[in-house]
Amino acid sequence: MNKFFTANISDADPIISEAIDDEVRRQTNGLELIASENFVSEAVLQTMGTVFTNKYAEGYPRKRYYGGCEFADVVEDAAIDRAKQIFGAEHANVQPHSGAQANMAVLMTALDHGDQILGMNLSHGGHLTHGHPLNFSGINYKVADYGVNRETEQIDYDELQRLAEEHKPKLLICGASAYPRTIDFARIGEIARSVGAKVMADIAHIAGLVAVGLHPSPVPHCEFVTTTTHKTLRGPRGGLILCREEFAKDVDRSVFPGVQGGPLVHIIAAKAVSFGEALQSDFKAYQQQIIDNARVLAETISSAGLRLVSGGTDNHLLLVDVFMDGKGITGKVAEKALDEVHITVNKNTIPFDTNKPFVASGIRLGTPALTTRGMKEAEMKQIGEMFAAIIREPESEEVKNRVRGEVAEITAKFPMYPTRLKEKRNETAGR
Ligand code: DSN
Repeated sequence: MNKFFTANISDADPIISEAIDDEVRRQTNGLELIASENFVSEAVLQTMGTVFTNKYAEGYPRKRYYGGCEFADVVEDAAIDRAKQIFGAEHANVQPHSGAQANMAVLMTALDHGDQILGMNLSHGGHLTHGHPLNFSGINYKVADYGVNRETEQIDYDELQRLAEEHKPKLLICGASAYPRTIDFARIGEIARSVGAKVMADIAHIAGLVAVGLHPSPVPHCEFVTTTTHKTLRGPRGGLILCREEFAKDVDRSVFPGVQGGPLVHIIAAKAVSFGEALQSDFKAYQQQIIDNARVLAETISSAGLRLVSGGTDNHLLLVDVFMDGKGITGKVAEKALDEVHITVNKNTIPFDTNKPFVASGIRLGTPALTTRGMKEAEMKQIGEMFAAIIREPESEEVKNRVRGEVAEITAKFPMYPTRLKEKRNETAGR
């Protein structure tokens, strides 16, 4: 046998092999609270590591620029059909490599260079690709932005209507990456129609909730819906576009050859597997538990005296104001202190933040990953209390040692990826 096809990774590349083992242990032995992360099933993980990575399949099923695509077609057809079924969409494009590329393709479809867009401000919970000046969306299009009300810290739909009338955007962009409240897609659709705009809803964060009806769907109200596949939807890292049939050809052309070349067939296969999981009856209970867990985490943190942006959460995430007008600590300091006790989070700006994004006043927390591990309300309460203890005393070694011990106890009760965990170096990795 040609040894090229039989070598295993630990023999072929000890450095990368060890980094993979260390990452398995880091994910297993820590508490993952980054709102945009999740843990895929072993089936999804296996599918990503298949020979479909070898295949070029430029084009779409039955209209390819390469031979040998019959099985790539099976995979892409399955992913498309399942995506349409999950979201009740007329058309799905499963090729975008990421959420950013899905958004880029929609902007290319809906706009000409220099056209006006209206998107949610990044520091109010929006996303880079919704018009940030350093992103393609802000570089190629004329941008106006909307945000949240200073008092309620929730989207001000009347103000959005006013801004839409003032700027007359060709495309209104909604959806968010750090917004803990329900988004009123029906109202946004009405606003857009009143000024002759189309709407792109980026549901990357809430796609899993939308899939099972636990967040209102944008599909009936928005011409274009984009999402990543790896957040609440719990699939492989990637993007997805849903649209009405009338835009299908243009969207497909914008993805390929517009912004991408060959599709990642192994990732599309893994998307299909994860979409199949999302169509199972237990996926709704999983999404409900994500929401229940976020609510308990929010209540615990709030009861401990920390301020939540908008006062709480309706979805999978919460935004904690750890800076509290200078009375607390910065998001940067908080993120580092939590990292030291193996609680993984990200610093995040809060609306009207006085700190720069790399320092930030907030910490964003989300429950999808820990819910996948099987954690429920009791663990969320304990984790919320640990979180508050670290924010109150980020320098205390005594508190850190106690929390590290609790993290080790909780994570040991919720094992994951057993076949990938190499026990022998558990103690040396320290996590
Ligand atoms: N970076 C993602 C997030 O963390 O929300 C959005 O692209």
